[in-house]
Amino acid sequence: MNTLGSGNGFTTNGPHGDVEKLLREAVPIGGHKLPPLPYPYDALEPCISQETLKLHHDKHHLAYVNNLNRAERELAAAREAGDCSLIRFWETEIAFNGSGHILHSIYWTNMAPGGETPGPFISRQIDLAFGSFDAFKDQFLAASNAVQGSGWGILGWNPAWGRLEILQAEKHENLTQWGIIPVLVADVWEHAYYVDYRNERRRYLEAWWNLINWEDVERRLLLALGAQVPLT
Ligand code: MN3
Repeated sequence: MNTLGSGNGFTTNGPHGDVEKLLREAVPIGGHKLPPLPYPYDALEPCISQETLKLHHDKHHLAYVNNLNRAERELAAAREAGDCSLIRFWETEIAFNGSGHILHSIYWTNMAPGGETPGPFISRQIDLAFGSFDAFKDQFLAASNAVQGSGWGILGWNPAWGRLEILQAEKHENLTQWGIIPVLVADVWEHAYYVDYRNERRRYLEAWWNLINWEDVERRLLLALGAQVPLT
């Protein structure tokens, strides 16, 4: 059965892939789960302490997952009741907590004990977008360090431009370009570094740089290339 209907260009095994499989594999409403850390709590020491990593993953990230699930269930109840009186509150909640859940999930896999070296494809894309790897590093660290308040430094693939872009995120969801797919993210909320570095965000970022798992960044970039946001 083609549940998306006919005449819209979708077929169950057409150019968009197996639609039935996509429908089966979708995250259920209110069914998001905290992904496990891909390494032990002490694996990133001395750059990131066990205390910071445990609090960050088990408390902060879990709260985003729980609050996202709650917001999705509340929205489902609102649809059922035909009551949109709190719509602005719950839409704000799914934007904030959904973005927090996505960015933290990427952040964990973006790091590895001892780090990795950049692969050939990400290196060429970085040269194209920023001129050189050193220029990219300077811009990425400066952008991350200069986030106003709590937020993120983000390297993302922009399918509309067909190249990488560096963005800041305030909180988790402000200042994006629509369509951007994050491939490398630096958490600069104080909870990410305050236990280990106090107010020295730049010193945390310099240490964090040596943890970057470039194999994961390359993997994420290759996966992102299939996305399309046509402008015509
Ligand atoms: Mn965080």
